[in-house]
Amino acid sequence: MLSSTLLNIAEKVQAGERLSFEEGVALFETDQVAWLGHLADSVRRRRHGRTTFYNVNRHLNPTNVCYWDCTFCSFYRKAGDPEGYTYTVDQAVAEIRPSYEAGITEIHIVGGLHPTLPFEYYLDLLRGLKTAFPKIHLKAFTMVELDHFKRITRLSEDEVIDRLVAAGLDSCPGGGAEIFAETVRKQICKHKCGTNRWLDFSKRVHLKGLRSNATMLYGHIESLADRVDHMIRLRNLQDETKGFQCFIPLAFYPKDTELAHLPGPTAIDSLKTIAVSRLMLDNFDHIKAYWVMLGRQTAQLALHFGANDLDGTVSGGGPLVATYSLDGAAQCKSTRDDIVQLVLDAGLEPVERDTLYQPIHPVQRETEVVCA
Ligand code: V47
Repeated sequence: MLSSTLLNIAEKVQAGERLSFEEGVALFETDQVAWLGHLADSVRRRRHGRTTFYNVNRHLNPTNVCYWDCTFCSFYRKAGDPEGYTYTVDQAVAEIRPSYEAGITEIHIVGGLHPTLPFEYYLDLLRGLKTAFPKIHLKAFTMVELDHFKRITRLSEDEVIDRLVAAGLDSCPGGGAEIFAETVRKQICKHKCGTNRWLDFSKRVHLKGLRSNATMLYGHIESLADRVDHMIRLRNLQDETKGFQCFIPLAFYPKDTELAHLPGPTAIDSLKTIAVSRLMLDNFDHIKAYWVMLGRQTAQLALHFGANDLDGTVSGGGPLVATYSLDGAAQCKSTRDDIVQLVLDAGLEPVERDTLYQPIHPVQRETEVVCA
């Protein structure tokens, strides 16, 4: 039996009305999971029908050396650690080449905040990749990295963005948002760029005409109210700029982190989070079920809980992808056929997209993609 609050929410959703903070929390608190999924699915189908996007992409993590110490992160290494690495531009190009030849359309680039690499390194990296692979979309650097570039160069935000664009930047990924609630941020990433800086940099990126994504790291020490608060802060900025392409809830993966004592989110929690985000983020076109962190099976179910995008093949993995792969490092890449089959088996229609969500038609492809 649904409460009057939930019945009222369903009516608002069907009428296309915006949900409040309290309503978002009520959605998280309900145990009517099938009802919640159905409601989110109705919004997903109204917007996208059976269309389910994926792309053929590759992650590149130019360095794992980082001077901060986020408690949820097992990827970073301190400078001098024997497991630390930093690619030269030539190494990065060589690393990408096989995926390029296999037909990727996007390189997703994020890395640690290296204590000594100059801004010029990152510009050279973009230039080197753009020269070697001119048609590939470079989705590079989170708002945390842009903030780092601003601090090491003392340039303005706009100058940082302009120089990156001149070197080949096409759009930005959504990482580093974690959880916006300041009390939680203080505990899990106290040194990292703050909430307002993250949001402000996103705004400036959007005002420059670039698109970016937004993530939320959930399933650690945050409350359900913190998750709804996070979504509403993004929704407010999206009202202003319309620059976010998609929202990606990232399921916390505790292994080898300082928070390894935590269990991480359950599948039900992940499905509810996808559904609530679809319902709260009425001005976001796309909700992404990032299969690497959710695991393939939960990601597939998420397509019936409001998600309409699976991210990409992430071919060749990359160390960060391997670190957080729920299905195990060996399973952190999929062929195009794997993803297509996952969507078909969910009774939905797979559509390959480019980074900006334009469908890629098979005739546009010069080669068949085999990305394993
Ligand atoms: O910024 C760090 C998160 C992010 C853990 O924009 C963790 O299309 C889970 O941002 N467990 C990187 N998550 C990944 C990311 C992303 C992924 C896919 C698509 C897009 C996009 C962006 O991963 C980091 C951080 O927020 N993260 N540690 C962890 N233990």
